[in-house]
Amino acid sequence: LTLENQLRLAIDNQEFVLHYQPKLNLRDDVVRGAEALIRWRHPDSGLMPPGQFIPVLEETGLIHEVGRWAVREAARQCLRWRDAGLGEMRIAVNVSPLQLRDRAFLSDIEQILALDPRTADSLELEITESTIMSDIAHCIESLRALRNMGVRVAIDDFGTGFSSLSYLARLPADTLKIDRSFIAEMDQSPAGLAIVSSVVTLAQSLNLSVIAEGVETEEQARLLRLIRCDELQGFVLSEPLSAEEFESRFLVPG
Ligand code: G
Ligand code: G
Ligand code: NA
Ligand code: MN
Repeated sequence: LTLENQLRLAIDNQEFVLHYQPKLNLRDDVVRGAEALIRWRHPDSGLMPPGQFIPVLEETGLIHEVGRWAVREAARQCLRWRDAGLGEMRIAVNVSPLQLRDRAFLSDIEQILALDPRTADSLELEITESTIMSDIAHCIESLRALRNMGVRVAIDDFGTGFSSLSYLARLPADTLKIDRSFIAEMDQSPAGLAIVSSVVTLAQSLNLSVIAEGVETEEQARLLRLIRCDELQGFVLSEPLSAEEFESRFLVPG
């Protein structure tokens, strides 16, 4: 069986699951968000990370169906947690460049939002800076449409996609996610810290919220608080967890 055919079977057999990595708000130390990361429960190989199959989903066009499922599942999970009185979370879902380029993508999102009036407040879509830079005009239009539907937009892997400052000011987005390569440098040298600090200041002056990804050490977390970064995500807090683990570790009835 080719990987493509295995993936078709995986869709039919509902073998995909979402794991959730918490995002910590640094103003009040509360987890109010998570990034959904897809996994494949492979019948023989166990839990497969997305790096091993997302490229094949993209080459085969299956990414549209699986990506749509991921958004719907993240929204459903978020509402389940709300209904259970576990607080108001927002779950971020990654969007592949192929999805964003697809004409049907916006109407897919619209249909998912129509399932429940609370869905828009439960969702964020993460789009990488390099995706945006590969097709700026179209992306600006799509991001604007998404935000008009009430969905938040985050610019992922920021700093690696070479957007110019003039474009950044024009992007319809809510959040900048500073790429983890910069976070890894911030406790290594004054220059590393200066770069992250400047991005935080830049984001805030453009009215964007700012999150550091790939935070691995307490020292990085301390510095992020010092420079008033809004949120952090990374192994220092938690790796991505199954819904059950996420719920028991980070959600409290209240
Ligand atoms: O193998 P690793 O876990 O590092 O791979 C993460 C990559 O997979 C990231 O680039 C992330 O954006 C992508 N990814 C994870 N979940 C999803 C998803 O639900 N949809 C899409 N389109 N990409 C995803
Ligand atoms: O930005 P992107 O969507 O590619 O990021 C998601 C990926 O980053 C996932 O594969 C996740 O497991 C990984 N990741 C999350 N936190 C950390 C961390 O603290 N350090 C490293 N090296 N990787 C992380
Ligand atoms: Na992401
Ligand atoms: Mn990222």
